[in-house]
Amino acid sequence: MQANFLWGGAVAAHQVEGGRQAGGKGLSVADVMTAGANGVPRRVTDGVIPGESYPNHEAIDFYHHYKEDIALMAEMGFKSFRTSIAWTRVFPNGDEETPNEEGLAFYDDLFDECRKHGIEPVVTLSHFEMPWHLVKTYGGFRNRECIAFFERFAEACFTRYKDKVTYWMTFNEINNQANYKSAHHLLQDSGILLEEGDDCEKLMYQAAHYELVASARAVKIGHAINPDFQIGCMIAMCPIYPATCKPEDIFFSSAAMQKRYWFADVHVRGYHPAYMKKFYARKGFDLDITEEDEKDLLAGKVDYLGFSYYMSFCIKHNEPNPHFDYDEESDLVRNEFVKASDWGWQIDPVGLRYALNWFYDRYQLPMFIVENGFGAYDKLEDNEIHDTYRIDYLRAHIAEMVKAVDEDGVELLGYTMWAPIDIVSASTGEMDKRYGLIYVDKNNAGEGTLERKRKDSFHWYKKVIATNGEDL
Ligand code: P53
Repeated sequence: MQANFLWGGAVAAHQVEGGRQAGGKGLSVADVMTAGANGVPRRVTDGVIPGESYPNHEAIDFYHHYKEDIALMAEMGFKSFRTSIAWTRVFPNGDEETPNEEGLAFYDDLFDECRKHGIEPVVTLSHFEMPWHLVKTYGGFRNRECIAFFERFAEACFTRYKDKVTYWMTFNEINNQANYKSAHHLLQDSGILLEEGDDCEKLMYQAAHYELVASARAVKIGHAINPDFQIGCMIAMCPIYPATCKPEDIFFSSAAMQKRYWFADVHVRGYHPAYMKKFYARKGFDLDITEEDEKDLLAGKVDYLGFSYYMSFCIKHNEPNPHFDYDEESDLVRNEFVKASDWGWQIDPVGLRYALNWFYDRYQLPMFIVENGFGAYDKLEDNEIHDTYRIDYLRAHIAEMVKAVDEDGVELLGYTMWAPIDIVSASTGEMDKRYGLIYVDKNNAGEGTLERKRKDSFHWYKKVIATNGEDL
């Protein structure tokens, strides 16, 4: 690996910070999601309802513990730390004219703290944290007006942190909503609450287009503020393998990859690919895509491709499906060659090498693995956590990443594992789906002292960074 490789870890504001109302923060979509459980989805309430349990309101109270937490990351030798800026700290409702100074000041302190330890902040603007007010009043990204609100937010952040942050990303995992039947993903990605009579598929394509335009405009604004900015996109990469070598399965896997990754085509190339234009026409989706939008997309291509990698998928062609349309809810099958986590996420280290090669073949753009990690139940034994399963997962994935760089020649800026510290799960709201190298004393019921504790994986990752990935 190159000497300046950005080893580190990643979190998102809503999953760590807490401080729900601190410094004038407004309500975000994450603040109205209740605690789910393994296999039990989170519910969305209409505002904050007394008596309900909202794990993100306190999270791990990073808002008050960040100095201690950054110091622990520095102890592991982190070169980079990825987090997001909670949109609602800066614009509590989302449609204000001017940003909230207290919110901006918090991130000044956080980024200064990183820099003090020689840690490069890597910052996502929108990570499942849309202001709830924009959802309720404007319909989220079903409404074109949200483009301008996002631009204002991006501009405020770029201006304020222009000398503190170089690496940015616009929308986290913008393509989770490729699973357009999932109300959870539509809300997290687009701030959309489904209503009676909605065509969720068409709605998703329209919202995604608006977000892609918002992202492109932000890229242009950012480059004008500081030409040295590196502004990337962020894609959830789960390669979709064919279940067999039956030609229909092979083609279906390729068509499914198009439907999950066309978002990256637009971010990187600056236009909707031909296969998507044909698809919109066939479906009769008369999308609101203006000439101005097309110009904006071309003018705001990303500098690098950030992506998360946790698992791979597998697909089988079901008759009748003459157009090979992809439905993530029904078309995926289990892959008998890989094991899965306790949450059913299929563990596939080679898939990471495959993903790096697939993206690089397609775009020849520098990449950044901005999430990769293992959610698992941890056990305290004599006050220690021997998380060999997490070390095994990370070791196997890092080994494949190193091969992709050293043997295959892909360009990779860095690797921020998910997550350096235990946090609230995005999909289930659990604390006990733990990713951390640092344990946090807090359980699903919200009980615990919030004390931080180094796990075995902490010492292991420290060694990996110190040897630049040589000693796994
Ligand atoms: P949790 C689905 C598939 C891959 C990654 O997820 C995903 C999701 C949606 O949950 O999300 C990302 O916490 C996301 C993070 C999230 C992390 O993966 O559900 O960017 O916010 O915490 C892990 O186990």
